[in-house]
Amino acid sequence: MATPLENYLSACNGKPNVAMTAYVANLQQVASVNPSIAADIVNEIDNQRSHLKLIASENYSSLAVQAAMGNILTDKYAEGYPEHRYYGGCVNVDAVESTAAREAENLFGADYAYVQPHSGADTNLVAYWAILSAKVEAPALEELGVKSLNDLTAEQFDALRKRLGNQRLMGLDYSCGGHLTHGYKMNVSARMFESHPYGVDKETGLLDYDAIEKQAMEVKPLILLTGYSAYPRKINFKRFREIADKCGAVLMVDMAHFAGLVAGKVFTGDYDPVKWADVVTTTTHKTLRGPRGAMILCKKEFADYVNKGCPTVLGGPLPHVMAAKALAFKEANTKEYQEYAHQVVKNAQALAKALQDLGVRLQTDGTDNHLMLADVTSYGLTGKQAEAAMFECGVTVNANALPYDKNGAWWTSGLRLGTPALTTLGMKEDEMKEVASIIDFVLKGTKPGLTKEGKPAKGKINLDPAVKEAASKRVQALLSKFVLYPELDLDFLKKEFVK
Ligand code: DSN
Repeated sequence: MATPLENYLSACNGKPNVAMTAYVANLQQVASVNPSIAADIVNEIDNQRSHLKLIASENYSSLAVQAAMGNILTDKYAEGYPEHRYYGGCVNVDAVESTAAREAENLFGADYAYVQPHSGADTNLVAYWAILSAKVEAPALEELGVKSLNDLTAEQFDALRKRLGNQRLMGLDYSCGGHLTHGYKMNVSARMFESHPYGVDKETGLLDYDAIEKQAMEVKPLILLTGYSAYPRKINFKRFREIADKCGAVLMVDMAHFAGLVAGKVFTGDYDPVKWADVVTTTTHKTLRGPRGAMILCKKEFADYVNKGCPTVLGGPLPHVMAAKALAFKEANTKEYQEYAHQVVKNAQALAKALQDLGVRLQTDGTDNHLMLADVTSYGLTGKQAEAAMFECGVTVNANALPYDKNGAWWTSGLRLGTPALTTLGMKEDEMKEVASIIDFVLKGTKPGLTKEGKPAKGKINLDPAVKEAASKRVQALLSKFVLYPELDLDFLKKEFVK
């Protein structure tokens, strides 16, 4: 029996396309071990191709970025950093990591890049410990006249641990759009640090820099942290720098959500975190459109401490993912990418305006980044219900709490909507009007489901089947004009790998 690759090569009239050849060959190898995993991969292409992806933190990486991750680099241990490893034979990983780091420095104009972290959560942990090491541990060792932790007595080490555990962090409150790792009680960050979150203004929903300054002068945090998961406005990092200098804090920025807008030169000057912060963390897979992973950019002063990500927090890096990061940073350092980044914001603003024209209330009345927070309570729904209704019609979004949300962090009153992925597909302002209209149509056609006792149930929906059918058709009509990875012949992949 012919293999999938043979079938493809004989069906392509002597003109194999690189992407299809690579995908078919890879899937064939995967299927030879476990066909169900190959089927899952093909089904995921199908799923992502047949849904409008409005998740603000997701995107579509290039096929080159994906290809860089599937190879032998995954087999190499490389704890340490280039030319300073705990394992032999790291010459090629050194080259990969150094290339990725230099590409990142070049792209963002950073003094130093550390590209090993695997995710946004662990990159923040590495950054926290780099700052603690630089600002608390190193001075303590110097006071005691020793060079290393190993030179401390048990009592001295115990005293140092207490000192490290006694520091203050001031980040944006989780309920106001901050991230779990910015000092939320359920996260290790609030157990490691004494956490003093700041909020947004109750009336406007905006960061109030004067109020933050006042709080910072009272709290005197070791780390003043800004950045967000769900805040629809740009941040004035110059102002944050002034506050940090005034209260004596290290300024850290988590730009995971908007790194692509910094790379793409949408956020410049006072709004460029790399220029103003001591330490900047980011994931690489959101607006930046690289592989799932993370990194740290920092000023020279912190480079040696950041390099100690392993052994402080991390184990072995993922060399195959660092290879993919190197490609993504190079892709982002182009005119095309800058145009993409600007279009992401234009699309977000067009979507916001269209929703507002339909009567939807948006947190802060709009957006100047890639995301917005829509209040769905005017439709009589919770965020969770709205999320479920949208998914049934082929639109992927996530429920999100609005600041000071009466429905709490689980059910929520809002939807977080983002444009990075749809912009990668090539959609523009006109398509955003259609997306807004579909959202409004679906939510108007959805009622809360009922409990057995006939009371409205926060987690259930009653979606009008006619609305579902019509909305799904509109979603598919839109997507048919903007096909994800058009190089990939999905019907062929399904026929060969989804039995
Ligand atoms: N999960 C990411 C987001 O959606 O914002 C952050 O962790």
